[in-house]
Amino acid sequence: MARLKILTFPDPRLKEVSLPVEKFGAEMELLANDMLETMYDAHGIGLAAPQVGHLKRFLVIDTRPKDDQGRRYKYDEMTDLEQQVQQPLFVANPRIVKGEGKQNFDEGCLSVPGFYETVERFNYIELEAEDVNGQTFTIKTDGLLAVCLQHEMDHLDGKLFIDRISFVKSNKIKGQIKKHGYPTQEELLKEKSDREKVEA
Ligand code: QAP
Ligand code: CO
Repeated sequence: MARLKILTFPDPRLKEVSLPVEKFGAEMELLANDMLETMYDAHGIGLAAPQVGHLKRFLVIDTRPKDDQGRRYKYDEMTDLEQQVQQPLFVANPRIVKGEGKQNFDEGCLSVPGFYETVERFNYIELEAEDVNGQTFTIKTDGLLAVCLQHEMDHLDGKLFIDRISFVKSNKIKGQIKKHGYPTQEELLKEKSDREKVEA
């Protein structure tokens, strides 16, 4: 397995529309495993292929909440529908066949590290997709998993969460990135511990 470089906004590749996966099997499995390692290493819950420079309609997801030591999954914090979906998920060529209701979630993105904003998404989705071997499967889910699937699917069409918020808010984030760049690893860790103090 290998860790891949995650592209960050404003890399122009993040604005491209990705192409359908047509070749399945060993090659896709390799990319899937590399993406999963890259995502776990960055403490992410979802990663789309274009974020690592592969303009393919493919994504990996693991939204299972972990305990403070990161040892155990807290399945009791997932909805019934989320618990019924096997994770980690490898998803090729996803298409939403049904979307119902609305939910608001404070989203972040590994391609926009250190920035968060509330985004409105479907509360419940049904989607069809292929696995790494080209077998079609369906997912019916809600909660964080539904949010994450919709966020990652946006990447396949060249969209970021900052394209789904008000101009005032997205211009503020884009302006800050253009002026000051991204926070360093140290600053991100400090922000994280400050957030946890507020929550506690
Ligand atoms: C998309 O995002 C998502 O800024 C996945 O410093 C986000 O994995 C879907 C991350 C929220 C649903 C809800 C972001 C890690 C990870 C950061 C991620 C950071 C470290 C983001
Ligand atoms: Co993202």
